[in-house]
Amino acid sequence: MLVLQNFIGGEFLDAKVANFIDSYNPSTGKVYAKIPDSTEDDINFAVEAAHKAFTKWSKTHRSVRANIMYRIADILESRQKEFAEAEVRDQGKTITFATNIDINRSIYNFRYFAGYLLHMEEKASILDGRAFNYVKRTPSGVAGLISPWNLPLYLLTWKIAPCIAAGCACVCKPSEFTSVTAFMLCSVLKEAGLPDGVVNMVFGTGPNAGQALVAHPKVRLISFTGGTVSGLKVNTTASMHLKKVSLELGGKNANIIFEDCDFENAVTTSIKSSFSNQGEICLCGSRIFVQSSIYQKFLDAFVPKARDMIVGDPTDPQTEVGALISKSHMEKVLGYIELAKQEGGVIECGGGRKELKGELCDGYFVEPTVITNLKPSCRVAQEEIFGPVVTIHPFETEEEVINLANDSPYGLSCSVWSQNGSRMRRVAEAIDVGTVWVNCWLWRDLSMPFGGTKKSGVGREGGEYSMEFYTEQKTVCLAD
Ligand code: TXE
Repeated sequence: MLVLQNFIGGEFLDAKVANFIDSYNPSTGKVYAKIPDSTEDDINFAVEAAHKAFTKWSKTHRSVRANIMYRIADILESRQKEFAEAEVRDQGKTITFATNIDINRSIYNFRYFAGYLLHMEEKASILDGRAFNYVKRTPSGVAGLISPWNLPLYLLTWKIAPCIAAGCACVCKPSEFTSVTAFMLCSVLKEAGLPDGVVNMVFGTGPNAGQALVAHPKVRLISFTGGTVSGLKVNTTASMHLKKVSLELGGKNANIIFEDCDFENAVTTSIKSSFSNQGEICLCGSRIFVQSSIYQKFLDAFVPKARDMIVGDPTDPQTEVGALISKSHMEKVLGYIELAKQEGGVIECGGGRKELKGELCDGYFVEPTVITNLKPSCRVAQEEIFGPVVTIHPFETEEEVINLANDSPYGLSCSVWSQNGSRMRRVAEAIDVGTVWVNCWLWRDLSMPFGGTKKSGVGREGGEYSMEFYTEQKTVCLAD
């Protein structure tokens, strides 16, 4: 049995109280690791270690910081297979997705922000020929980084990389469902020569370790990715201390398919945007709107592809859909499929748990499920399911579909499929979300702002936006 330890001040330590949380392999339903159920005492200790390290790290030359980050990326890359396999065991995702997306992007997160750091420039200006103004940027302090279970290492490193690039130190609280690759990362950080205490890892639950981190007075900023309900609690606690907060929350994203689209590409990519990572990505397009003239043609092409997806052993490179994160999450997803039936939905394919044999018989597998005949305003089409379930709805006009897409409490992302240039721009600009993909999905330039509107979050991260978050800017005005 794998037993994790916290990583504080460069040392692997047991939690102060020896309680553990069971961590399950989602594809077998069996416990395979024990996670420390850390408490406020562990958080306090880690924040002190981060605080101590911050004094020196914040003044370390940026080329030194960047070199260490490049080394972290190189070591991660040399252990890519091992990390991908660990992510599969811990999360239930497929080995193909873990290798190509999760671990690849984790490596790139460090390389991107190391490069960014070396090329940062500050603003300066002359005021009416009388005074010289410039911006002095300083790292904000100790950050609390709280990450979810759907893209464990990918989203954790999306926070750690800009944080340490900016010269901040941090205490991380990964999801209690998926802590293993975060634990493995600690040895990489050590080997790369990151000074002790710059990154600390405290494992445990949201209400215990997570809340203590958010409430700690010496933690100046919080970057959180997770569900909207938890995000609201985090925001409430953080606001009591006027902390800087970045919240990346849920999504219920529209995928809009116009009759003038590149049909093949729209169908193939929509399969990916619906079912990649078992639909457990906040950016998945779970509400598909198809123009009436091609509605039936779309269903005829999309449903068989969804039905034929290979659901099963996530370690097999052929597998396309792995296991959901937990039994309770699987039950939640299946509950939404039942609700869809009550709301008058027609199950075009899937609709249940995927029964597998042998070791996988207790795994949390759900068939890719396509539902039609639902009103876009019903609960199944409005609430975040976060599983391999999509609803498909016909629409007539551009104006109508813009209203339908915007009729959501969330505002994370949207996909639009059309080959009409002015329509692409018109629709993209009218949708109230943080990211719009036109004729593609999940393409990310890390220099672009990333975040959501409405219940999808607060703030933007990426390139200069992350640097703004992790630093304070002071204006210095020099007159003769
Ligand atoms: O995540 P939580 P949950 C959505 C998805 C899912 C729902 C709930 O719809 O079904 O959220 O998922 C920590 N103070 N997303 O409940 O609880 C927690 O320990 C401090 C969308 O499993 O939000 C973990 O580290 N921390 C999403 C992290 O928050 C707290 C990804 C996320 O867990 C806390 C995952 C608290 N009070 C789920 N409560 C996305 N945006 O990508 C929890 N945590």
